[in-house]
Amino acid sequence: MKTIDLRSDTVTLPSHKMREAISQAELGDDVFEEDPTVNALEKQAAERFGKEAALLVVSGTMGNLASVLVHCGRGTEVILGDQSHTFRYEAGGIAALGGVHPHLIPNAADGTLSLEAIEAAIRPDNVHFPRTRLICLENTHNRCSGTPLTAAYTAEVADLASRHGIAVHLDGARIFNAAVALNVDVTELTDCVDSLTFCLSKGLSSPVGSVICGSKAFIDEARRIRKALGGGMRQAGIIAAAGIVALEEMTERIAEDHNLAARLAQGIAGLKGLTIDVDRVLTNIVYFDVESERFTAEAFVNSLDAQGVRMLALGPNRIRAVTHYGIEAVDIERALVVMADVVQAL
Ligand code: TLP
Repeated sequence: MKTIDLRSDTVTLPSHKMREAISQAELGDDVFEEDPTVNALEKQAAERFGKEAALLVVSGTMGNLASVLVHCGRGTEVILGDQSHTFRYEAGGIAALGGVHPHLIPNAADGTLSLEAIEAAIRPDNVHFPRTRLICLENTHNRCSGTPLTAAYTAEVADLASRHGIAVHLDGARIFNAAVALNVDVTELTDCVDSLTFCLSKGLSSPVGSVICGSKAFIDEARRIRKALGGGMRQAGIIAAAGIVALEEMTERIAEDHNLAARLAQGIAGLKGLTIDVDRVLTNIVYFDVESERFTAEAFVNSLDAQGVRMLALGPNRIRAVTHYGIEAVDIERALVVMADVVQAL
């Protein structure tokens, strides 16, 4: 029986069309900037986001790291949400490899950072303080229920940043999920940021890769940093070929993932022993809690696993399920049946 893997949209496998494109890709040495397929993907990505240039990188982590390193020198500071992926899940790379000091402020439940808190975190010019160089936003916000940040909010942050001469980088790992959920063109969410990273390998189902977009000068610098990080990939057209299919064909179907996430959330709301705020489920990420007196999140996901349904336990009570390409309506119905079984048995 098919395993229903809802741990992450990173588990997506390439479509048939992607495999075909990979097998037929024209290749060259991308460190010499001679891989025609990489060049085509980068051109297409830059155009899609209305930026001057783009750069294919190995992962979202590398995209955020290279971007922060371009914006910030050693000993300077970046303002980050305390729930941000860059702070929580990127192995401390910005500090370890870049000497960049993270200044954390709390994320609200919807993934935003309050403008007052950002303003208060910006350092005055004083020999005691690091210089503030950058504000990072995340859209959709992974740990904040996958909530999309609106264009209006992003513009307010960018305005504030520009008044202080600070740049804005957007971790847009799931930016197409945000655009679909808000029913806007993706450029509305990214026009006012200086740089952004988006992932080919999550909701867009490519096997590998993320893309950084920004000004030509920014991308030239990011290319050097990518090389220093060991990310010069030679015949990377193998990866880029799938990325082109992802950009051309996989962005619109994301609405299906959102509908299935909403259905999953609605089903969970009807199960005893589990609690969920269905109104917070706006994209493809579903968080819910188990009642701790009866069973832990870990026990719950282990029991699901034994019946072929996989989710992630992200705390003593907290569980995350993510819908994605390859998950169909029947899978969500089966997952709900298995969950109902497990809550009764535990
Ligand atoms: N997120 C992964 C895990 O690392 C938690 C997931 O399963 O959600 N930004 C955001 C907002 C992300 O969610 C992720 C991956 C990344 C960056 C990093 O991307 P990769 O995994 O390509 O380095």
